[in-house]
Amino acid sequence: MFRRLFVIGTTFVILVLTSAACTPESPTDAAPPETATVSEPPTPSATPEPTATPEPPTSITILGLEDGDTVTLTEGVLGPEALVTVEATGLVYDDRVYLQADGLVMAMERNSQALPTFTTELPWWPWHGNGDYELLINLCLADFGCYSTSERLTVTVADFPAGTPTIRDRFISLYQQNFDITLTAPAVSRYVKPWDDVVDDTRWVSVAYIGDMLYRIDLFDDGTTSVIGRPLNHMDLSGWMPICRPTGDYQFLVIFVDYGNTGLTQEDVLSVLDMAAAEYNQVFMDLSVAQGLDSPILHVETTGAYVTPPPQHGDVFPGARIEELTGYDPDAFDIIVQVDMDANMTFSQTFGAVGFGGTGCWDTERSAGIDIYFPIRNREDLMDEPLLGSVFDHEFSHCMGWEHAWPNGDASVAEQFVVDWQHNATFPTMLFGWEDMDGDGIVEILDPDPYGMTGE
Ligand SMILES: [Ca+2]
Ligand SMILES: [Ca+2]
Repeated sequence: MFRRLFVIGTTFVILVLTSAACTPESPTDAAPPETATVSEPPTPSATPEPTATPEPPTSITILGLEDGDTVTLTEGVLGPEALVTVEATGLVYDDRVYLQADGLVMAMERNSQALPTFTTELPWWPWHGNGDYELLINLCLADFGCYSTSERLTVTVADFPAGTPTIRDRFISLYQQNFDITLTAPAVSRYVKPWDDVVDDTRWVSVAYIGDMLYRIDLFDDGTTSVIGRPLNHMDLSGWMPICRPTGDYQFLVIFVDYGNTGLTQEDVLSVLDMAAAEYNQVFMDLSVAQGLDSPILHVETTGAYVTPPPQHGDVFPGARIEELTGYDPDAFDIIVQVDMDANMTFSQTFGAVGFGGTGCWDTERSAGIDIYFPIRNREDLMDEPLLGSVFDHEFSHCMGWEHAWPNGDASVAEQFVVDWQHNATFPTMLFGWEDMDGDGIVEILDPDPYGMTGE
């Protein structure tokens, strides 16, 4: 778990190197933006493996608030908000305390001064108006993962001012104003920046996959917004390259390019590819079954290709060369992956990171060619993160629209930060529409009127 948490931090930092061109506000009047997002270095040896479940701190308590209390609201930048005071003992340096309200993370503070008794005041927003809210404190240990504590209490919001928009109301209005769509039950989530040097700021995030478009709205704590529409499974005039709707059956062409310095064979990589695809298909099946479905919402098929020696040192293939080099027509595939078998990570050194992913499901001839890139340095890499954790998880999620500031899982602290490659660390089930938000029993990605959409 810790390894992934560490790696996520690295990822955020690296992202800025190529995502600066993704100017969300002006996709139409600019050159097609660079949609690829670079990823984390495969440095498993740099971080320790957790060996045992840590002991919880001696105590963690919400002060001055009892189960059943009615909370006092104050007016903040985003409207009415409340405060919770938490006191914890037994924390060590950089242990973090998260506050969650009705399933969404609200705020985090870290014990950055290693105080023996750590007291902090955390804000939260009654994001759906008057009613009961379950408050939960989660603890994330600096040298391990996160878990819920026993502090879970229900409080009541009774004096949310009539006529004042809730956070959810704001998103409903923003979808209406920016995209002319009426969603009565939008997905609402909140992302809290985990480290000071992370690029992405804390924000509320809502996304909607509707037809062949992905709509995304960010609402920042200073009240500003960022709004984007991106084409799904087709090329349009927006300037954005296509990404895949997170449902369907997608064909991957995975091209292994052997630099001859890893000690791995063609048979090694192709057999692990099959295993990795099978594992991820099982994850997709399990997540679908958890929603009451008996067939998977998403499924991948892989075709492996092997090229050696590399005809282009330190580069990826342009689309035009893929068929020549592999014998496969790239336009017959939804996602093209290049995995360099290269102990020196030659290509990664040309762009200052390790891997990238961010496009897919083209309905036109590919101008670029590669949707996901990742290197494998040795047998340890092959059996560990690059295929399972990066290609099929992190990078494929980017190819379906996921960004680092999208909360994973159901947007709870537990599902965002309790991380395990085999259980799809970067799969944002709520934001990919793999949950039923409007209460009709159909997950939104399969729902004919998603997010309680009304009207046209
Ligand atoms: Ca639904
Ligand atoms: Ca519906």
